[in-house]
Amino acid sequence: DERRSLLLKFSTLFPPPPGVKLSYGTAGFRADASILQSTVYRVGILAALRSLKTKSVIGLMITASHNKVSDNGVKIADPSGGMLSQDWEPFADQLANAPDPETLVSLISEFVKKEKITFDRAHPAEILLGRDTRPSGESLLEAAKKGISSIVGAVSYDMGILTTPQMHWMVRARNKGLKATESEYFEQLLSSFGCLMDLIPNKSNINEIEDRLIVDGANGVGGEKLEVIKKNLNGLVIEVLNSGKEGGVLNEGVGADFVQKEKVVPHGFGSNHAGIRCASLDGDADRLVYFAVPPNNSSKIDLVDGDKILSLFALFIKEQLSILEGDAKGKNNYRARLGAVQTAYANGASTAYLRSLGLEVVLAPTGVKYLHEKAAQYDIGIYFEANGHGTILFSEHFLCWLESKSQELSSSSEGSELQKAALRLSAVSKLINQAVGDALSGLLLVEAILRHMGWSIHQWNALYEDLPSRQLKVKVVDRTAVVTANAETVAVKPPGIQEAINVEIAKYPHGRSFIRPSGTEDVIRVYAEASTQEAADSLANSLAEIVD
Ligand code: NG1
Ligand code: ZN
Repeated sequence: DERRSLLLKFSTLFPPPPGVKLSYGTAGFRADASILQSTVYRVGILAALRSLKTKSVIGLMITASHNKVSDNGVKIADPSGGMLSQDWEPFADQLANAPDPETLVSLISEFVKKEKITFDRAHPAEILLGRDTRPSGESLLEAAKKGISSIVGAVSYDMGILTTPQMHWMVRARNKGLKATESEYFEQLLSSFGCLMDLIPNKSNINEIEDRLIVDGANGVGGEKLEVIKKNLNGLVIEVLNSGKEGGVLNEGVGADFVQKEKVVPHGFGSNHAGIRCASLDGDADRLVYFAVPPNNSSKIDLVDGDKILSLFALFIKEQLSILEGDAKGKNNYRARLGAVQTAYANGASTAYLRSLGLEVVLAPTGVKYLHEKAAQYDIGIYFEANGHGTILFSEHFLCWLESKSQELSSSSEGSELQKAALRLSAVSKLINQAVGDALSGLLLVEAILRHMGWSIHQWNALYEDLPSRQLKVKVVDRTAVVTANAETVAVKPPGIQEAINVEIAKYPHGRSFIRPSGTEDVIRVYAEASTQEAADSLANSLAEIVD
């Protein structure tokens, strides 16, 4: 019929590269951009089917985040703005790896039957398209459009060059029936940031702290977006380096991934930045880390990673919740459940710090979708990977309560500390991206909280001291030989390996170490923590030898 012949016709234009097998991992499909045409075409089809199935707007984002500029990738944003539902991942793999158009078309028709997907001309598939600044993005976007038009009636809207979190935000907003253009996104960030700044308790604190922030844009999309909003940020002066306009290469010696892993200054930064607060975004601006350049001309930095951002957020939110819980005369009081979600990569000192604040802390496997899922179980759930990807989720139930509490307070205690605490929490829920980790909104929240506390980056960094740690990767033939359990903290396969690891860990005071297969590279990652850097290095090396 019409649908089948359209699919066949377009599919023949996108033959898959022979011998390549891709898998829809924690970050969608990622590979060298030169082999991705057929994959992106097929993800276009997938997005259209997903839209029909969910009767909602779906997002398709072309990015390879912090990876090198010659790589690219593609992933789907589900109706909630989150990652593609995990039960569709096997179908994504089958589509991507179908050897020829006939196989592809029969896979699709089987799947359409199994999922009971219906084609209704009144409700066509709708897909928002976005891409990062990679040069390969333009032609891959065309492939995605072709994939979408292979499904009869499906429509796509090209939203242009976006950060990954902007795409997720837009999909979420569209499905809530809200306007979802970039200017609405910026408007929401600016107004909630302004609101937090207006609520700063002791304005004289602000003068004590440096109002300048130097941002390393990784030569990607984030710097460009910051340039657009920075003139509207009262009380914060942003200077963007590595904006991509000075000729630097995306993610090369720059960006959050580089800064967090290497712990050295990114390109363009030096001793002239000593004493100034600095931040680093990754290539698609969903990761954020802060750092300070020491005054001694060394290239080493003081890193303030995702764990410390989580700790700062937790401290601030806890403070506001405690104010509200202290409402002795309140009619409508509620004890909110505040939780933190980390991965095994979280520095042990951060976990101990969070627990000392009285927070529930749980571990999830690496990959934002796992953290997000766990954080969504709290009234307020904060999740961060050490690498700087994370956000704060507010439950609908909590937001409803907050709304009614705010109304109660606006009649009974206008201008009180109680009312301010409620307004701050509400502003945070609007500033911080509810769909996915977002470096731009995270950065604005960090800046507002530092001013609230009257803290320099050094005071923030002194919340706790990181245990020395080391990350290594070992190239292996088959990374699936390692299977882990308990949020990746123990290796259950190959047999005996965990016992060998335990013997090594026992040799080091405060030793903690684990191995896991990467979801994005053909490597086994090794992480080790111990009381000294030498010990952490040596523990990591001995695990690497066990793996090899
Ligand atoms: P893998 O390759 O599975 O370790 C890396 C990061 C993840 C996440 C994904 C997706 C580390 C140790 N791992 O995953 O946190 O960001 O890439 O981009 O940083
Ligand atoms: Zn990223």
